Order: sequence, then C-alpha cells, then structure tokens
Amino acid sequence: MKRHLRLAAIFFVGVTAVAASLTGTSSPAAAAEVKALYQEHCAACHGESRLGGIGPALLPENLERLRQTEALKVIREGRLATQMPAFGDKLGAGEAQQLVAWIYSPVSPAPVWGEAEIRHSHVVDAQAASQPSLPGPGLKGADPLNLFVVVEVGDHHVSVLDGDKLERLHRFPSRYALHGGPKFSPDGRFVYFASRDGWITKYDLYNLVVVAEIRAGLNTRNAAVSGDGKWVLVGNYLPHSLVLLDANDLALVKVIPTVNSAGNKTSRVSAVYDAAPRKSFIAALKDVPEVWEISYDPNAEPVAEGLVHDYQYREGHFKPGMFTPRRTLLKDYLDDFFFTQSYREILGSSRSATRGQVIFLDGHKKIADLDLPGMPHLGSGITWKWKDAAGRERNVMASPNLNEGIVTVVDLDTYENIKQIKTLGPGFFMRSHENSRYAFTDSMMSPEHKNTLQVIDKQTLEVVAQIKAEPGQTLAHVEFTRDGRYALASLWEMDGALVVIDAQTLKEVKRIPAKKPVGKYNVWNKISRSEGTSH
Ligand code: DHE
Repeated sequence: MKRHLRLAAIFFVGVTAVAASLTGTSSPAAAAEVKALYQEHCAACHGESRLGGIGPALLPENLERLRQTEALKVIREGRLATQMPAFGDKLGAGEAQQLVAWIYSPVSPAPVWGEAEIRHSHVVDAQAASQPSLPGPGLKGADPLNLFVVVEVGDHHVSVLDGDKLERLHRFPSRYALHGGPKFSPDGRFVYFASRDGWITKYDLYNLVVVAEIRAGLNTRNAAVSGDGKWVLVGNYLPHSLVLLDANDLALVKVIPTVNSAGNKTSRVSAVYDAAPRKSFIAALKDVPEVWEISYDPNAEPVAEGLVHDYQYREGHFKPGMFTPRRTLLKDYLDDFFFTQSYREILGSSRSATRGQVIFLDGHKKIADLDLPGMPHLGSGITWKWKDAAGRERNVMASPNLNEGIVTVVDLDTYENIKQIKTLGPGFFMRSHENSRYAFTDSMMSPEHKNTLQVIDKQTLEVVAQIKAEPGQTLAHVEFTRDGRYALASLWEMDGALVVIDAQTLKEVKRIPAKKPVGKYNVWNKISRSEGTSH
C-alpha cells in the first residue's frame, strides 16, 4: 500500500479531503440534495450509480489520478474535445463543490460487477466479425505488419499509421482513458485495448472496425492476450479479480477472484502479462505477496490440492489444469515485473523501495535480490546484448526509474547491476530496436526536463545525445518502425504530434499531428517480441 500511495503522490497529488464523504459526515438532507443534483445533471451520462455510461465512471478509484480542484473546474467549465458540457451557469458554487465531494466518496452499497454485469455489457458487431481476413482497402496497400497503433488520450481516439509512408491511414474514437500497451493477436490482425474504466475493445486492423466490446471491470489495470491468440486475461483493481475472455468474440469465460492463499484477503491486480513460451499468463497481486501463473496450456497438469480455491468456471470449456492459479508465495509485494528472456524467471520491483526480487517461476520461490534504488519501472524495461571489458557478450536489461534520474542496467546472468546511468530526471519509458545502437529514455516526471529525450549508446552505456521539444512541453514514449530506421516519439500535448526521428542521425524527419499521443505500438515489433519494446 505504501508504494502505491507514493505513486499517487508523485503523479497526481492524491485525493485529499476537499470534503469528506458526504454519506459519512453530512446531514441526511444534504445527502439527499446532492443525490438529486447528481441525478438531474450527471446520471444520464455517468450512470445512475456512477459506474459510467457515455461518460466515464465517477468512482473514487477511477478518479484517483484527478485532483478535486481539477474535477471542480471540469464541472464548471466542461472538458474540451469531449461531450462534457459546462455546468457553471446551472449550478451554484456550493452545489458544484457538493457534487465533487459526492463523486469522490464511496458508492454505498459498494458496486457489484460480477458475471451477470460483465455478460450484460458484451457487444459483438456481427458485420464487423464477418469481415474477410485479408488486408482491406482502408489500408491502401500498407504493410499490415508495419502499422502503428497510436493512442491519443487528448480526445480519446486511436490512429492507425502506415509505418513505411509514416502517414495516418485512419482515426477512430476509443473508450475513455485507454491505459497500458494495446495487445495484438499473434498474426497482427487484431488489437485489444483496455480502458481504465474496464472496457476491453477488440479491433480489426485489416478492416478498420471494432469487432466486440465488453466491460470486464469497473477499474482495470491492464490486459494480456495469450500467445496462441485464444484468450484475453484482464487484471482489475475494482473488483478484485482477473477476468478471462474468449479472444474470438470477447465472451466471458471465467471470473477469478483474486483471493490470497489463506482465503481471507482479496487483492488488486498489479499487472498481468502473457508468458508465451510457458503457455501461461503471469499476474502480480498488489495487496497480497503472491504471484500467480495461470496456464492456458490444454495439457496443463491439475494444480496441487490445497493451493487453490474452487473457482467457478464454464464446465467442459477447458481441462482442470488450465486457468487455475498456481501461486508463488513471497515475503514482499510485487508491483511491476519483467520476464527474463527464457521466461523462467521474473524480475519484480518490490515495495521495500531499494530492492527488487528475482522469482524462479517453476521453483515458486525468490532466488535473488536486485539492487534497484528509487522506483524502477520494470514494465518498461528492455533488453539487449552488451559486451563487457573482456569482450564477453552479456544479456542486459535496462529499466527507467519513476523516482530518480537513473536508468539501471542489470546483468541478466548474475542479476548484478552493471551501471546506473544518470539521466536528467525520473522517467517512464525506454525503447530500442535490434537494428539500433541507441536506446531512448525520457525524463517526463521532471518539470524542467520533461521536454528532453535522452539517447543512450547501448554499448558504452553513456548518454550520447538529447532531443528536445519546446520548454514546458512533454516529449516521451518512443517506438521504432519495423526495420528500426525511424523512432517515433510523442509530443504529449493537446496540439501535439508524433515526432519522427531518423534513428541513425537522430535528426527530426517529420511531424504527424496528434492529440496528446501517449503511446504508439508497431505491429511487427509487438508480435515478434522485439527486445527493444514492451511486451
Ligand atoms: Fe502506466 C503501461 C502502471 C501511470 C501511460 N502502466 C503500464 C503498465 C502498467 C502501468 C502496469 C503495463 C501494462 C501493459 O502495458 O499491459 N501506470 C502504471 C501505474 O502504476 C501508474 C504509475 C499509476 C496509475 O495510477 O496507473 C501509471 N501510465 C501512467 C500515466 O500517468 C501515464 C503516463 C498516462 C496515462 O495515460 O495514464 C501512463 N502506462 C502508460 C502507457 C503504457 C503504460 C503509455 C504502455 C507503455 C508501453 O509502451 O507498453
């Protein structure tokens, strides 16, 4: 919990008590009044129980990243590029303030999002689902394996780019606040998005249509697609669950409540990733010190008795060993993690801020500590081959750091640090490509240096160049083209752009306008699990 709270403090000045929960502290009359205000002005878009509708969910968990003063401003002035109107002339100052307090207070009774609700939210577009499995005319002859999918949170849209011509082919509205890397089907035809409000969207890149959607949770962490392309596993903060979907049409298969081995505590999911070579998903839990492996191997051995609870699942859909968590019990919690290249181990950042841990998945135990100061963002780690002074080739992993201006380079054979590379400030992302001698990192958590990308030579482990946007702007998140020739960086502004950089000369080549493009993902780099990108 401590570590989570620190994250919230760093980024968004956590939710404070502008007004304590109205349900708890004010009179029944005031509570009735604010409920009526909410029903009159907000419920039509945000849902009667604040679970969301056309507009986002207004639950304390979902609003954690928005300051209450900012929420007040949105109520009064509306929000640009969205359907949120200004209520400044309809509500008195006190009323707007009351509404803010109301939406930051817990819903009572606590909202339920179980199998029935998930199933009810499921939509499949029959026409989109029957489109031919060939790249359609919308792609204008572009290489379907060199497309980029760009998440633009400025106005909640997604763009599809031709990665050779570096031009936009299509742009479509997304769910509100997509987060995490979209995940691709193994052939690269379909892409799956997760929104913070729990919506999972399956999109056909050949025909540029949404195929299916389902709301798997009320507050979702991220989603993973299985290496065989058959399953999607969604990790939730609210409710405490993992939700298994059929990747074909996103139909609900199974809800796995995230309960500890003793059966007496539930947990949020820190992250879930696919471990294709193991034919399994790995999930880290945030509130209980356990890592779960969830096999999608049809021949998976049944899980040893006593370690699991009897989760409900669709009878006959899969064999007993599949989709039943195998637990590794730890001493410390795991927030974020990274697979070694063999997928036999994971490198996890733990809550005791200065140490990470190496977990041997088959042995279900920690085998080493990592010297990781600050707050490494292991999910953004990348690997490459590096030669030491004696000319021996080593596999290394480098991780940016959310707390300190360093990139930590770890030897994946010894788990020792090779170097802490000093950067301008704390950063979020790191990227490279097999064909590039450079790795790019940002300092987006530093107010004065958030406009600067730093370029690291992967052999000398020195910062060798800087690429700057205007002071005050944010430049972050890089992804390479399929061949590694160009690096696309996000100018993270409302009137922002994808800045195309020649990966050899490091000169800017062109800009493609975009609305706060948080992340971009190259189909080939993702499906081939390029060592330079996130998986
Ligand atoms: Fe992320 C990925 C966690 C805040 C943009 N972020 C991820 C992943 C995790 C994570 C576990 C990997 C999931 C995946 O790709 O499947 N992010 C967290 C946090 O814990 C944190 C710090 C706080 C929170 O409340 O969630 C956080 N993240 C942010 C942001 O504020 C960012 C910058 C803006 C935003 O849109 O929310 C942000 N996160 C991203 C992006 C990725 C991501 C763009 C995908 C990176 C990639 O290239 O794969």
